[in-house]
Amino acid sequence: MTEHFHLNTPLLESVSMSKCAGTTVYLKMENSQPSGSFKIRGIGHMCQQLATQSKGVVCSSGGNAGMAAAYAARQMGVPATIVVPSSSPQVVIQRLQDQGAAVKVIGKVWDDANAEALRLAESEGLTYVPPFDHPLLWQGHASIMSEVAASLGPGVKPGAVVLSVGGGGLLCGVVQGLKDVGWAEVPVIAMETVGADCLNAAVKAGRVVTLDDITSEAKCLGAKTVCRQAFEYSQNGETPVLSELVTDEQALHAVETFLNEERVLVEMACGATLAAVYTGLVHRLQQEGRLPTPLRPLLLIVCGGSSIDVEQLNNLRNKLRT
Ligand code: PLV
Repeated sequence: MTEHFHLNTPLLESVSMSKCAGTTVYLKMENSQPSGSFKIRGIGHMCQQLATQSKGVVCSSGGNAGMAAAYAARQMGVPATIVVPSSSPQVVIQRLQDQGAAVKVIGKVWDDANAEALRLAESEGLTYVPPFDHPLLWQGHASIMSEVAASLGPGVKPGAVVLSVGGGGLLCGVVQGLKDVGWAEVPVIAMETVGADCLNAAVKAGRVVTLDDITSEAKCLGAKTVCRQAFEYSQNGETPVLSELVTDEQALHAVETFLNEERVLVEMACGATLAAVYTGLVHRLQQEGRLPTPLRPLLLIVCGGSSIDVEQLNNLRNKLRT
């Protein structure tokens, strides 16, 4: 078996976030993966399983799944076509092209781009790589938890894991990974932004629902429908899933605070996770009795993301604050 494409990322303790949360905060730095986000874990795994003989892969993406597919394809010497919606900023399109991918911009949101990717897979005979809804992706993402368990060593178990939800692939992988390492009862705080809240809407409705539109600036969380497995994990299962929302402004503020304090720039999709600490959401969950007090260490999956640079950060500030 070929070696995998992802790295064993650093697990850092954040002093300033720990102060804010009132418990030790560990950051799993997935921003430092090749391709800029955790996505390479699942997508790299899936490409290695399915695409070695392929005449090409096609991936629909808000940006980061595409970055991972383009990276994996380049490593494998396979051509990649990435279909993104028009909401993807120029910086991510450029980065995809720099990875050697052909980029198609189709539709307004990811769901539109995905329809085109499925069509291309069929008509051109390409291997379709979905961004979040496939067991091979979840299996790849699950490696996050075995790395964390190895880094923390025996005797340290997180009190909760905080992560962002787009279509729910990361959530599925982490829930599976928690099971793999014997931590199935550790709750997961599943963060979304208002306007990209397909899991939260499904939890409220008690069934999978499709959002009318994506109105959040966290475009990489912008799947209109959560994958069924993620919804099922949120309903019943050994691992409690707490579905929580922050506003775009809170996510942006978190991105800025993280840049100031940790000197790392991440995109809005990741800001949703960071905001769970910076907004005091974790405290609120403790007050409501939904998380225990005192709380064992918090583990934040710093999912990363390539759809951000200084210019894009300024655009977001202008858009959200005027
Ligand atoms: N982004 C997907 C889906 O977009 C994509 O195509 O890139 N954090 C970051 C930085 C992400 O890019 C994503 C997903 C997530 C979190 C959420 O992961 P998911 O989709 O597995 O829940 C529409």
